[in-house]
Amino acid sequence: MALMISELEQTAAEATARLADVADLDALAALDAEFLGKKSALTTAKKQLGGLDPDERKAAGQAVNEIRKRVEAEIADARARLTATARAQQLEAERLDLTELRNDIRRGSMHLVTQSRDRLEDVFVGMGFTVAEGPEVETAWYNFEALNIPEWHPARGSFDTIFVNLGEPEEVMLRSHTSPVQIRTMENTEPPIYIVAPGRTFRTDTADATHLPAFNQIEGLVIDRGITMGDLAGTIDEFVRAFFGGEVKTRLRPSYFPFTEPSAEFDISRPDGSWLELGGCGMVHPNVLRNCGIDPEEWQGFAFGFGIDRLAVMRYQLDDIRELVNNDVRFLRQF
Ligand code: FA5
Repeated sequence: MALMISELEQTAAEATARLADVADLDALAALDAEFLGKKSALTTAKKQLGGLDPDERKAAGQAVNEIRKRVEAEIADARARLTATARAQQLEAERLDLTELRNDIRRGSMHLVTQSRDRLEDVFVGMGFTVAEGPEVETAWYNFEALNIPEWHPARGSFDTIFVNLGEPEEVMLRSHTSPVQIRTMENTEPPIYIVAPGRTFRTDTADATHLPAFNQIEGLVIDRGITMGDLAGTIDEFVRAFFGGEVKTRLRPSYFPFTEPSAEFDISRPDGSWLELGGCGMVHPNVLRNCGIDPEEWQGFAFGFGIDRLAVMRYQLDDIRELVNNDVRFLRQF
């Protein structure tokens, strides 16, 4: 009996030594089977207890149990240690290297046209205007007729309109200017009216240094009592000062639009001294007011329409308007 216990103590000591070196969970499972499994010395000894005297059995049983518990505890410790190591190794192996991405993060920015449009809105809102919007696909009524451009009128040709194949021929189109928003606003709003309407416009124009087929305009419309051409000139001056600062010179040249009378075109000076046409403007034609149910005897107003892309070209001193749509990130990142 004493011999058996001392042999078990030796086995336990061997287990302690080998558990100290165990490399991984598989090796640990093998040790577990070897020292605690069915054919292990500890299990065999337990079976043999039955053949002992009752007195001896009790003492031997306690000794065998105590040794077994110790070995079990040591195996459990080893398992906890190896599990933690294995988990750490797995995490290390699965770690993603994000340093390359992190170094390359650049914040994007608003496109120049969007920046210009936002700034324009701010300037005009500061002057007491509100912002209106209209659809990009229009009917002939809004794009032309209500604006005093009947079907036979030669001015229709000057708008180089892109028609949509819908309804009667030349009845539905991509709007060729933002002036239809004037009509939509006057139809729905009682004067006095002070609005600006920025938005996309479309023409069959071929892209060159100053033209794009899809470009942006900002329309302005003021309807009130006693409005004169002086108010129009003052508003444009004020706007140019706010948008460009003091440097830029402006001039109005007589021009012709069917929806304004008198009409003018509005240029701003380039750094080289030449002039760039920015937009058209004028006093709203009485026919247009009547088309919208407004009495021209009581109400007068002015309207203007500027090219936003051309404003951006001027403000950021670009050589070519096409830079705005080439989407070259080396260009875009500068702003
Ligand atoms: C008009 O579109 C009138 N609706 C403007 C207006 C409104 C006059 C209210 C009177 C009262 P125009 O076709 O000239 O006018 O265009 C106005 C501006 O849009 C031009 O001066 C220019 O700045 C811009 N523009 C016109 N076509 C292009 C284009 N293809 N690419 C870029 N900008 C353009």
